[in-house]
Parts: sequence; C-alpha cells; structure tokens
Amino acid sequence: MQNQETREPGLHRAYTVAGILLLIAACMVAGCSSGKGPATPALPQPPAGSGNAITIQNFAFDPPALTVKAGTVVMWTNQDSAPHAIVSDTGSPETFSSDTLSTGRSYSFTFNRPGTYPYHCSIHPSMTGTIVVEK
Ligand SMILES: [Cu+2]
Repeated sequence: MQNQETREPGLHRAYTVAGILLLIAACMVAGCSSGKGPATPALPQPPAGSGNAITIQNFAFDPPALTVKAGTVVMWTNQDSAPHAIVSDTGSPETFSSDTLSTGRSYSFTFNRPGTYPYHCSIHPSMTGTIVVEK
C-alpha cells in the first residue's frame, strides 16, 4: 500500500518532466522563441481607411474617413449597444440616410458620384464621418 502511494507521485513527476522536455524540444524545433529568429508573420491587415466596411462602435464611426472608388457599396454595421442612424450632411454630393440601426444591423449605400460625402448620426450629431469617392 505504502509502496504504491509513494510510487505514483513519482511516476507523475516523471511524466511531467518528460512532458516539459518534449515541450522544450518542440519549441526549439519550431523556433517559438520571440524576438529571436524569423518573426511570425502578422496577419495581413488592410491599410487604415480602405475597404468598404465601417463599424459603429463606442459612439464613433470606424474608420471615421474612408476612401473608395466610384461604384463601391459602403456598409455600416452597428456594433454598439446604442442605436445609431447614418445621415448625409447638407452639401453631400448625394443624400443618403439609414433607418435607425439597432445593435447588429447594417446599412449600405452605393457611392457612384466622385466627391466628398460628410455624414453624421442623426441620433448623436457629434458622431461624424466622411466618405471620399474617387473616380
Ligand atoms: Cu448614434
């Protein structure tokens, strides 16, 4: 009885040591040290302000300024807990306005005419953004 009780923790320890050695060996083979050797390539990220998606979060449009080619469909998605609504400012080359977007809802508008389109949230006028449409 006593033999078994003392042997078991010893076995566990042996397995643990073996496991750690294996991990270290795998680490060396895979080169998982940080700072040394080739860095793990970062996931490709689109440059800021490109693409056609705008996220509404923390009472702000992200990105606040977006440049697109004419004919691009821009989609806003509300990921905020509060409802928001997108409305073009007076003087925008074309007018657009969404319904009130609750959390998780999206609104899309096709920007065909080149120009600068300032817009805001009709519920929170301090929320502003700009779409620049290039030819
Ligand atoms: Cu809002």
